[in-house]
Amino acid sequence: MWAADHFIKARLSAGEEGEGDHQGTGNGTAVITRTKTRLKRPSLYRVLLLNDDYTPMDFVIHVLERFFQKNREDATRIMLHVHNHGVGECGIYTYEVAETKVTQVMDFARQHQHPLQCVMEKK
Ligand code: TYC
Repeated sequence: MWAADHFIKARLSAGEEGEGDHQGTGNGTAVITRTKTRLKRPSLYRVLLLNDDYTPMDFVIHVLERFFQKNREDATRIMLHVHNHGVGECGIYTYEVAETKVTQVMDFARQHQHPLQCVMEKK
């Protein structure tokens, strides 16, 4: 965990919001405006690889090493899981990171004329 994460965690668990500034409306009432930003945990997305009958096993292992920072042992384990079960998890990311991984894998597979499919799903 990053050092700053402890601070963010404390703010999240406090459900932090502004104390509010009181502003006159000119008609004897008042409105309260938020002065701090409420923090929300970002939604997370699983990035999945799908099995097919044609993409070489070594290519899938390379994809897992190159785009998902897996070592050879973990990449081989994930590839075999997808091969045997039809689908498997490569990693869990926030929306834009997950979307980028999917695009990178799909582009790379297409460049090499393999039918490998990569998708994302909300956790
Ligand atoms: N089933 C492929 C084969 O036998 C290997 C493979 C594994 C393909 C994982 C895609 O996501 C995949 N060559």
